[in-house]
Amino acid sequence: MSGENTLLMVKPDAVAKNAIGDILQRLEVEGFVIRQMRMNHLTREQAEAFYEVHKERPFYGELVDFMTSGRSVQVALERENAVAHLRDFIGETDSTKAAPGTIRAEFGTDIQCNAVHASDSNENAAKEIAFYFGD
Ligand code: FUP
Repeated sequence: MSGENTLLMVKPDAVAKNAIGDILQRLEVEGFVIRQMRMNHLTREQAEAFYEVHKERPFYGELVDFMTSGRSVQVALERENAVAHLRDFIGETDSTKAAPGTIRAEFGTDIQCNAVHASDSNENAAKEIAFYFGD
């Protein structure tokens, strides 16, 4: 198996909806291979560090509250063109604007409760995989 790696998170809203299996199945059918996986209830410190790039944004506090509101699942995925393909597959940040059939359109609610996170570049994918799984 060869290809790019990327990091997906199933966020607390989708975990609470019992949608983990459904989301992972769609990813596997789409050709993503699950390389590593764990379930966590993120600490405030972890969520703040993961989203540090947004710390000056007005939504940062609420984003950290949401991401620490319940369990989430971290998944390292491999596929050809994994980063770009996964971003397309999950859809736009705001679930109300995400294209029909995308993960966020199907499982998300709005811009905050948007079901999943996916790395936005190869550099961030490497950082985010190392953040949860080590190098
Ligand atoms: P994305 O890369 O699609 O996850 O989106 P961003 O990196 O722009 O935003 C990261 C997270 O911040 C989003 F998943 C949800 C949250 N967010 C808000 O809660 N409100 C906003 O106005 C923008 C983003």
